Amino acid sequence: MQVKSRLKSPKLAIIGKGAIGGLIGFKCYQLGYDYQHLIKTPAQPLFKVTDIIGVSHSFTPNASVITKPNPFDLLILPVKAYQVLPVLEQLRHYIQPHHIIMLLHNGMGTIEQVRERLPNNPLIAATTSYGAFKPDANTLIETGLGHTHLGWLGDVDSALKQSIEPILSELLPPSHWHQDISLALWKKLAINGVINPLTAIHNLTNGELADLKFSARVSNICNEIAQVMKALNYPVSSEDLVVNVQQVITATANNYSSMHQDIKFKRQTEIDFINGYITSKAAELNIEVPHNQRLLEQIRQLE
Ligand code: KPL
Repeated sequence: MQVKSRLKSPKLAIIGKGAIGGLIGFKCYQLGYDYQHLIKTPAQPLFKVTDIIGVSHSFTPNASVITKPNPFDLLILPVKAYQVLPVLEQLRHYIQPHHIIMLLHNGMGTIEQVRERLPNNPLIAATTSYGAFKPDANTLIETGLGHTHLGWLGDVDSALKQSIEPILSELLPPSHWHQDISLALWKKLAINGVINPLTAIHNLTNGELADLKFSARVSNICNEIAQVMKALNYPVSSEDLVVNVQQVITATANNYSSMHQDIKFKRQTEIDFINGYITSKAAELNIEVPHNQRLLEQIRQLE
């Protein structure tokens, strides 16, 4: 009874108020969902969001301090891959086995980590191509509409799915639910595995990678990733991955990738979860991936 009524209007908790987290909070506010941002400091000034058609909205987002969250049913983690475990650790006294955990970040490798720590929680992995930019802490600009791919990991009660999926589908639409999300995560990994390190190493916008001088490198990196994916039985070709990368290069031509920004502002990058993940899977499968290995080393040197 208690579970049923809770599922009717699930309470969402969003970690932080980064670009994608801020955008999700804004959508929750617009759609009237019960949500809170879990943030480090209690101060909550007015948040100004400029949506994709250029309309400005000002509101004060619901927020709680992460060390004292209000009750929640679904915890969304739009954070860097390396922040996932520390955040879960910080919330360990509040996370119960029925809480749904949703991962939403670049790179792969955290699902295994979360499963080890929280073996029984319903878990969702998602990836989105929405674009948002925060020129300062309290301003958010929606820079691109995208697609969102989501999938449950493991068996989940159908009542739970029915209550959660419509809500998440509305946040960053169009949303595509997958029986097996891993192919979508690998395809996104391939995009990040090319664009992120190359833009960071050469100090370029995403669009500058369209220059012909990068085409051989893009192909070589994709070719290695496709070999690993094929060995894992994913139906993919190197050409498919190159086409996907080129589409993102064109669609986000004026953007700087997240890794470019991390290197520029001397922050930790997600390289271990991107090319690091690719090289470690390749090693398990005895596949040589020298181009990915080199990107990994170059970014580690820059960090
Ligand atoms: O996800 C991205 C990132 O910057 O991390 C891409 C797709 C490369 C867009 O910039």
